[in-house]
Amino acid sequence: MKIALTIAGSDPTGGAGLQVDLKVFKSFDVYGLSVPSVLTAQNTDGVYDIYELPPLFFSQQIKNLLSDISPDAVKTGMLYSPEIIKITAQKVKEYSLGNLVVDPVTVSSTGVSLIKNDALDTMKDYLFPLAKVITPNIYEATIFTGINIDGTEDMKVAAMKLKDLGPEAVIITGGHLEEVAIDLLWDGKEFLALETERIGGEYHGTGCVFSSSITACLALGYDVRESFVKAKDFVSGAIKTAISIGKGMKILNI
Ligand code: PXL
Repeated sequence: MKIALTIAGSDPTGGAGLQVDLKVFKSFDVYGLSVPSVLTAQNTDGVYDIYELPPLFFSQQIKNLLSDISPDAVKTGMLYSPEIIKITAQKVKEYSLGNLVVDPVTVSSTGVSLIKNDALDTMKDYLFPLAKVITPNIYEATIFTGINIDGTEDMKVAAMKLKDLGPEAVIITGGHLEEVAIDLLWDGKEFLALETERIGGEYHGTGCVFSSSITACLALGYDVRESFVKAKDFVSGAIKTAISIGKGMKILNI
């Protein structure tokens, strides 16, 4: 059985973070490993507190896990601080981890910051160059490039600029043009834009589900393009059947 690892924050609702990543891995029949980077106190209404694990303990979790098990693909989600990002990058190198998907989580669907300000540059400098693919949404692509994205042409320019930071490929999610939702892949050779019907409303955890789907597909041996197509399909299906489990945002049906 193929194995995928998520290094991400804990979301007790199970709608985002490492909990949803594990569920996605299972949906693709991939065995899931998880290392929490931070814990959050949240419900479907929002994120109320963040507890950063002591860096040394975070590092011990990865060391003990990877000295025993070799995952076929790895995903990073909410890493939050420069220290946690640097340790993650160092472990990726130490254990020669391939198929690394970096989801540069910056803000929750309810607008709470999930990364410290001084960690943005660390993410760019330490982690992006090690990634097979990075999966920023439009907002994150704007933060990391300074480009104001309004339409597919801007997405292309931002994707090229992000690729120059070192990842093998870039997928920008969440573009929209009237009635369609557009996600865009740039692998340095060709663009691939995938369009789906735009579904109204806000859903918790969409970015996590997308990036963990890509990770599962890479673990299964698909290339980035194939993984992108399969992930988009999986996310669209899970959005269409989203469920309301609390008083706040809907959660994808996984
Ligand atoms: O969806 C981004 C995200 C990632 N990771 C954790 C989160 C959230 C959003 O709330 O809580 C742990």
